[in-house]
Amino acid sequence: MPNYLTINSKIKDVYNSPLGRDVVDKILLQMGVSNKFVTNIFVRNFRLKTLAILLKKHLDKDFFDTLLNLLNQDANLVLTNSPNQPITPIWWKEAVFYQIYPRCFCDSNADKIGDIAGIISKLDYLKSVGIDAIWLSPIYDSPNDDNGYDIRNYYKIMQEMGTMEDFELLISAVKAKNMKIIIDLVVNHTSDEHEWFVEALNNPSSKYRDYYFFRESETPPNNWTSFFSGSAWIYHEKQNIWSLGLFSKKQVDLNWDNPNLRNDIIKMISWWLQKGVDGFRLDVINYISKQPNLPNGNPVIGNLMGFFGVENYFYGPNLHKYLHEIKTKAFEPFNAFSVGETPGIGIQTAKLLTAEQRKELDTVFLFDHLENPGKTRFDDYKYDLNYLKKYLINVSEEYPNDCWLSLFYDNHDNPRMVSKVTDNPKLQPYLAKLLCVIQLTLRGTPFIYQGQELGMTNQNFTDISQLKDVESINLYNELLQTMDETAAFARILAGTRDHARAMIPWEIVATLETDETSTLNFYKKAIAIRKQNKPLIYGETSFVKKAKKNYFAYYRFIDNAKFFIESNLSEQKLTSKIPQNSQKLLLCNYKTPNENYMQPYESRIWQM
Ligand code: TEU
Ligand code: CA
Repeated sequence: MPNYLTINSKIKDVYNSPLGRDVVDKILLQMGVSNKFVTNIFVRNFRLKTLAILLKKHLDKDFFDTLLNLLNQDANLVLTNSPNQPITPIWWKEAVFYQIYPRCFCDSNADKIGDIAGIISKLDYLKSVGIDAIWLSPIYDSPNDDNGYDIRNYYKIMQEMGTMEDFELLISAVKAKNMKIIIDLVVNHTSDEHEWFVEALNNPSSKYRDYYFFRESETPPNNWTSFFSGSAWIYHEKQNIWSLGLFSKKQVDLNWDNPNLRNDIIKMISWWLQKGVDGFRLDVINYISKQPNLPNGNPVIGNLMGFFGVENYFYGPNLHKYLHEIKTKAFEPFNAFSVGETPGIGIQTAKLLTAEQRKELDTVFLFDHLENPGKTRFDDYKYDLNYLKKYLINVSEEYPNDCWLSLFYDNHDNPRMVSKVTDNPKLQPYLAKLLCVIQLTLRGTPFIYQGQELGMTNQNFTDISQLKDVESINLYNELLQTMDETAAFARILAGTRDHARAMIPWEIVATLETDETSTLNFYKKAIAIRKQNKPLIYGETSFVKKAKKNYFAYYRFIDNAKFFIESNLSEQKLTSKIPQNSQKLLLCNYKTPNENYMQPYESRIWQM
C-alpha cells in the first residue's frame, strides 16, 4: 500500500518521507530556522491540520494542497538504499575533476576569448597539478545570451572557441595524457535560435511545436518567474503567442513529456559519446519534468524561495523516469559518467537520484552549503564556516555506500568562496589552503573550479558597466524599481556571477610554480597525498569534537591506515593540542604547528 500523506498526517510522517524531509529542511533553511524545531518531540506530533489552523494567517489551504500533492508524488517509490554494501570502486570516485569555463580560461589567438586551442595548450599544466578529469562548460554553437548555456546547435562548435577538428584534437590530447573529459549537457532548454524552436514558433503544425511549451493568452499564462528576473513567459509578438523560459529571454524550455524530443536528446548524447567524451555534467537536470498543465505557483512558496512556480518543476512527476531512460539508453552503453546539477534538491532526494541500483545519475551537485541559513547569493554578509562544517558532517553521515558525493565550493555561477568568508588579503591564502584540505580529504569527488588552485578571489568591480552577465544586468534593472543605483549595485556586487568569470592570469603562474608556499603548490601536494592514500578516497569517516566551535576534525581510515584532518575555521587562534599517536604531519598551511594552539585558518593532515 502506498503511504499517502493527508492533512491528518503528523509532522513526523512528513519528515519521515525523503521528499518531505528535504522540503521541510529547505523551508527552514530559507527562513534561517534550525531543524531542531521539527525534531522537537512536541512539534513532531502536530498534525498538518493543527498547523494549518495555527498558521492560517500565513499559510492558506492551497499551500497544504500544493505540499501534499508534491509529497505524494513519491508515495509509490521504493527505497533501495543498502547503506552497508561495500563501495563499488570506479574511476570517477578516485578522480580529481577540474571545471573549465572556456570563455575565460585561456585565449590562444588574442581575441580576448578563451578557446579550445587555449585549453589544449594548458593540459600539461593541469596534469602537473594532478588533475585527472576535465568538465568543460558549453562549447556548442550559441548566440551567447548566457555564455553558451543557450545552445543553437548541439552538433556544432561555437565559432569563437574553434572547430570540431579542434575539439577532436582536444579529446585525443586528453586521452594521450591518460585524463578524462566530460562536457556540459544543456537539455532543459535550448536557444530561441535553435532550429527546433524557429520551426516550432513559425509553423504550428510542425512536429517540433510540442517540443516546447506554447500558450495563447492575453497575459502571461501563469505566475511563474524566471531565474533571470520577470515572468518566465516570453511573448512572441508576430505570432501572438507565449513560450516558457525559466532563464533568459533567449532560453526556451523543452517539453520532456514528448517522447520524440527524448529520442532526439538520446541520439545527440550518443553522438558525443561516440566521439569519445567520457560523460556529462547535466545542466539544471532536475527541472526537466514539469507538473502537467503548468499550474500557478503557490504565492507563499514563491515569496519564501524568491521564485514563483518552482514546486512545479524542481522535482517533477516524471523526473526519475526520464533520468532512468537516458541512463539506460544513452549513458550505460558507453559506461559514461553523469553528474547532475540539481539546484533545490536536498540530501534525501539526492540519494534517490544517485543510488547505484536505481540507475539515474552517478552523482549530483547540491547547493545548500553555498550560503549560510537565511541568506541568498545577493546578500552581503560574511559566510560562517561553522555552517559548512555542520553541512558536511550531516551530508557525509547521511550518504550511504551506494551513493557518492561531489565536493565543490566554486563554479561559474558563484562568487569565490574565499571572498565570501573573509576580505582580509593576508588571511585569504591560508583560507584557500584550508578549503583545499577539506575538499581533498572528505569522501566524495572533488570538483576544482579554474583559478581556485591559484587562490583567485572576487573582482573589484566599481561600476555596473563592468558586468556582463545577463542575470546581473536583469536583476540590476529590476532592483532600480525599488532602490537607488548605489544600493542596487551593492547587492549585485555581492552575488554577481562575473566574479568567477575573470580571465585566468596565466602571466603569474610561473612565479607561483617556483614559490614553495603558493596556493598552487599546496594544491599539488594535497592532490598527491589524496592519490597516494586510498583511505582518503574510499575510507570511513569519523567526525570528532563536533560541538567544538570553529574546530572541524575527522579521521579517515581503512583498518589501521588512519589519517586525522583538523582545521581552525576562525580568524583567531584556537586552543588545541597536537593529537596523540600522530606519526607524521603530511600537510599544513603554516610552517610548524604549535603544540597548544592552531593559527587562524590553520589546517593539518596527520598520518596516525
Ligand atoms: O545554473 C542553474 C541555476 O539555477 C543556478 O545555479 C544559477 O546560479 C542561476 O544563477 C540561478 O539564479 C545553470 C548554469 O550553471 C548557469 O550558468 C546557467 O545560466 C543556467 O543553468 C541556465 O542554463
Ligand atoms: Ca580566442
